[in-house]
Amino acid sequence: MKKSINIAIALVMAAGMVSCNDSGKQNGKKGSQGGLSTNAAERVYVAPGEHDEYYGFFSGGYTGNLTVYGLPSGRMLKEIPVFSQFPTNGYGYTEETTPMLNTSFGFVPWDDSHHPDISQTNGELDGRWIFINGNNTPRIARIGLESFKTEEIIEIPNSAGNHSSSFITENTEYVVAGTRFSVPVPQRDMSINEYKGQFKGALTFINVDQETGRMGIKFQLMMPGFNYDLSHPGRDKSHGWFFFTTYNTEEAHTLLEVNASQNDKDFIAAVNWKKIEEYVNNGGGKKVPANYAHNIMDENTHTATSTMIKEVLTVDPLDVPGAVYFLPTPKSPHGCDVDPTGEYIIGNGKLSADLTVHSFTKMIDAIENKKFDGEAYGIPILNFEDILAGVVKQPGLGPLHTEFDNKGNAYTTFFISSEVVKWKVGTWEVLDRQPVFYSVGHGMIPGGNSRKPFGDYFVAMNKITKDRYLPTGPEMEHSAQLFDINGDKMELLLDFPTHGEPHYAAGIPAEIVAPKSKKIYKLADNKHPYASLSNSDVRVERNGKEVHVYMNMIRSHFNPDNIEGIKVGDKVYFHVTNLEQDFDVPHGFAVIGANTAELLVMPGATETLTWEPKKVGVWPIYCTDFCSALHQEMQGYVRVSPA
Ligand code: CUK
Ligand code: CUA
Repeated sequence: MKKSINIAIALVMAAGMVSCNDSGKQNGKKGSQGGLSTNAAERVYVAPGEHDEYYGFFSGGYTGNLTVYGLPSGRMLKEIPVFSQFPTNGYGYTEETTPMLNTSFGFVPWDDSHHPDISQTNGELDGRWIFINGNNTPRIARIGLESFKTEEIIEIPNSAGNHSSSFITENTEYVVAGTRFSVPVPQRDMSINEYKGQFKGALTFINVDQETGRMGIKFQLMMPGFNYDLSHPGRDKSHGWFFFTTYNTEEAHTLLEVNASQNDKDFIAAVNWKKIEEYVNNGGGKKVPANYAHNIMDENTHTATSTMIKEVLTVDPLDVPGAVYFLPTPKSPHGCDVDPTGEYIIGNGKLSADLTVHSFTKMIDAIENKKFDGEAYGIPILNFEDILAGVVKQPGLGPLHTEFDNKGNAYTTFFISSEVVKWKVGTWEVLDRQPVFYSVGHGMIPGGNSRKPFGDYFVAMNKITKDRYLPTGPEMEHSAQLFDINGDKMELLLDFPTHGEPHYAAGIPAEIVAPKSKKIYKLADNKHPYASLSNSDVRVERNGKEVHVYMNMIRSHFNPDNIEGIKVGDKVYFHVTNLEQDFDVPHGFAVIGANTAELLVMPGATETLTWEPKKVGVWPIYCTDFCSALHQEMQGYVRVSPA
């Protein structure tokens, strides 16, 4: 059977066909806004001094970062640097943070981040950590929700295009990272033509220490050489399973837009990770050589260390009978979403007009009664009709992702027809649809991929912005749209621009996170080896061509503020400690001609900037953050003498 490629073409063309209103009437006054609420302004307005109800953590896509917005206001609260250098606070430039971006490829100061997911306990958001994937150089990061800082990054070996990541199990036992591309494992020089049957797709299960959050790869399941797109954990009754969409089960290696759209159905891979965990705990699996970075930010010194790990445990699915099955799913499923009860597994076939919903109960029954429809590479394929729970008939074109509310409804995004469709879980009946502007990717409901969604809002993350905001040249920021979903119909409340390409977001009530947010690093806890906690610690130390300047700062001076004894050709380390102990009084530090960045030093912390002076002279240093009425006085000089 052949897929109709008309839809494939429509998908490709969608960017040019969205119903952009060139007449400029999309200003909310002409009734052309779908379900725009009449009192939308009131409902998103957060008065000065008031706080939002929810935090929204939006992936930054090709910024490599994570951006925090308040909801419903859409106000941007913070950008958290994760996989990319960030001059704003020196992340990825300072001696303390550069090890965070170390990989087996060396220092990689950029990535493409797609899917944030908040840690859970019993399937409910607990607000301890948020995890996010780096697609390009496969990595998973953990961000602490007390510090709002990246605390750990682990590289994923044998993976390429770390896309079906980072989704977590009900008690944060595992963060799961699935490869998008299959590749030779181990990597080697071979003909690309020999892809079929030779390449492997690694699905990686990373365990998480419940006290510290520390990650470690438990095992990698080495799957057939398909593409693995997205994944979601089972929950409640299906806890213990993980579901991954696949595409390109044709195993094409060129012109995928045609060659990977031949099979009428691809698969959702159902993985019984509990079974594999037991197998591994009993000594199963094979240790193979690997080389990947594990980077940890020490909470006492605020200094990262990077360790290279030399092997990884791999598991062949055929060695664990009953651990992996394929659920046939029409037309290149993209998103793979499990409803809050854990019963329904939704495959969003992006070239399909229908939504296919599988039943977990039927899946178990089909497994027990061996209702198979062949196999692929020795992995049983379950019979489609035997596991089907229902079909949402023709809700729209190009379904991508589904989220859930707290009333038994699902919300699916449709990229091609640019809309969000609300439907009833169990009856598959379409209840409402609203246009979005334009071409939506993921949607997000706070808690919408957990056992307990909070509901209230749905945020559409749109790929194309066009006429929504004032033009800013050819390049526009992406657009998010906020809907109130408390009533029968979704009501549009707000458009707001988002930074980078927010693929996915995670929302959590502010009351869970805000009370834990750290306000100050205590000076007494500062164990940085180069800290100068008192004025008797400040000094300049030379060790060959390396010069260490121990400095501190407090409103409104540096100590020392006149530094001599530096020569052209030296490598100077400015170790700067902020002695303040007031919330939100950082000081900055910059020196002329540095090819790194500035420092932004939080009260109680120490950061290090390196400088290789090139020119003889007396050169200024200054504080970059306006910190008091005497901020402009917070300056000094460095004398650089000939080599
Ligand atoms: S993907 Cu971007 S719209 Cu990376 Cu979750 Cu579907
Ligand atoms: Cu310190 Cu400005």
